[in-house]
Amino acid sequence: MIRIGLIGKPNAGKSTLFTALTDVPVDIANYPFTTVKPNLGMSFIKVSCPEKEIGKKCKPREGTCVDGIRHVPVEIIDVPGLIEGASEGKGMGNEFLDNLRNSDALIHIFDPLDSSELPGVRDLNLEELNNSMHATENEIMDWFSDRIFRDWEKFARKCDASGDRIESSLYTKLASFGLSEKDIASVLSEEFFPGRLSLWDKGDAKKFASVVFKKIKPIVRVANKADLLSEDQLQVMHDKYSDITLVSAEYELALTRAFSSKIIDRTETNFSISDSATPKQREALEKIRKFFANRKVSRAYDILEKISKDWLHHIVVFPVYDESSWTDKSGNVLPDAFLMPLGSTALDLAYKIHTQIGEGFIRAIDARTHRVVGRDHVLSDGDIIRIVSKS
Ligand SMILES: Nc1nc2c(ncn2[C@@H]2O[C@H](COP(=O)(O)OP(=O)(O)OP(=O)(O)O)[C@@H](O)[C@H]2O)c(=O)[nH]1
Ligand SMILES: [Mg+2]
Repeated sequence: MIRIGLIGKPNAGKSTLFTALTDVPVDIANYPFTTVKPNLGMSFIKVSCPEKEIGKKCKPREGTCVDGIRHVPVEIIDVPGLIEGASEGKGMGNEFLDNLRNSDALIHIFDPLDSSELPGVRDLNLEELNNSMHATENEIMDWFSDRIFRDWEKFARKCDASGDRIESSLYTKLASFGLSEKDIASVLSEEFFPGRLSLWDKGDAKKFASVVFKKIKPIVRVANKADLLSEDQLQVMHDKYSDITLVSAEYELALTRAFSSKIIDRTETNFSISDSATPKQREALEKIRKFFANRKVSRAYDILEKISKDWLHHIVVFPVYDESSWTDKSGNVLPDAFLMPLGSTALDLAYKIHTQIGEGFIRAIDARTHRVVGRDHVLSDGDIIRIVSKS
């Protein structure tokens, strides 16, 4: 399952976004360091379900499917606010970042109007904003490079003496960060690193950390509290930072709550408002609808989809047991939807279902075309695949 961590300065709106995405109520307040312990919750990525093609309703083992849109579960982690100097113990320090070790991507949330250090100044100051964004991301790099460099000397000496390849030595050291040996090899090929681990210094560890976050654990920037920005400020953010997504966690949360209490019938902006809504509620909901109609702002779920598709390059694959009825052994239609990295093969899918299915792999069958394919067959987005295995 994909794991996504929320990071950012105190008060940026991490917990608000977390609750909007997961429906898990946590502490939200207008003062720094409200969150003192990490929160864990489930959200989902929306993908198109092929149930219509077979003309039968699917029965997901995990998540749900609404109107042909499959909700594939993803894990979201909310952590305390991070400030400059956290690696030296400032604020809440950065030990809590260990909870994000094996996340696949991080969402960096910030309040674009809060970047000024001057109290009371709520203007968009792009220079301050840039500095502030870099400072937060630097803390992440420091945390990760500190973890890499911890007990380095002894480790490096032992690895160099063993004659093992650098990537396999680093793999053992960094296993809990969810990096594969292949990932590490690709990071090492990206920049120059000393050929012997005992020659690495702290700068090399930091460079390694930065390439890991660029290549394997992307940090996706999200500007929150867009509801407080003027149209001109929204335009500036949109023009200057094409890679930054503008959202409003507060409005997202309002819609999640209105949906939970049945005041609206869906959280998509084409929601209908129930007759039981008070005039005040109706007015607030229409304001939110209008806000989200602005093409410069995005919906929170779009961030998750973007991470899966554009940053992690994941595809969705539906494994089935029976290639004719698209069911599992018990007759459930399209029971699973797996998010897998682009380039995954039929054998990778077999292993993802179960190690034994992978080990006993015989062949795979494309359930749409009924074509038999081999272990190295590269899967495509939306594939429905049967794995034939000895076990
Ligand atoms: N206007 C507006 N306010 C927001 C938005 N998101 C969060 N807030 C407010 O900002 C304050 C901080 O929100 P939190 O979600 O607690 O922030 P946090 O990043 O989790 O803060 P820490 O746990 O202290 O690090 C609260 O008063 C929220 O109501 C938003 O999109 N718009
Ligand atoms: Mg919080």
